[in-house]
Amino acid sequence: MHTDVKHIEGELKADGKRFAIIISRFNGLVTEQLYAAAEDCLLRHGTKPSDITVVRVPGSYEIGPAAAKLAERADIDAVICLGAVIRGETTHYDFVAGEAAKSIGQIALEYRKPVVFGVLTTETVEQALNRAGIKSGNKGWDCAMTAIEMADLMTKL
Ligand code: INI
Repeated sequence: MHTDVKHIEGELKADGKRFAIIISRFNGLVTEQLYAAAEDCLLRHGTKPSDITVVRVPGSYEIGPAAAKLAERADIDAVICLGAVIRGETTHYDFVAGEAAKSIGQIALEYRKPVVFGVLTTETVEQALNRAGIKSGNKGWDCAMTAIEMADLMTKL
């Protein structure tokens, strides 16, 4: 690697940064576990409790509009979107999961702000619980780490 090449990356320092967490109430047994881990992660990395705003929406389909409102605010540095879309007997799953993913991606680009995708998409409740702190880590924690790193990176780019 050449020494003149410029390398830029975010650090895991959350002090002074302001975060919003959006939680879908649908499948709340799962999403409340994602929220608990996300908030814990932010606080352990130095975020002040008063710098965290928590917003609840009915389902993952409603995450997009709330994320857009929060992303446009100058006093929010990153938005963490938490939901759980669990495939049932119908095709409803595909529309809900697809819309959540599409809108979150669009908002991040439109506002040039980290809008982190923490919507679990699984076949079963068991798979969702496993990603919410049972067997496979916790997606809420992972998303908070991503938000911290990206919020720092955005100030450097
Ligand atoms: N919302 C979810 O967050 N997860 C789901 O698994 C889900 N399913 O399967 O229906 C779900 N539906 C509700 C949806 O997000 C909206 O709240 C509803 O359609 C009203 O717009």
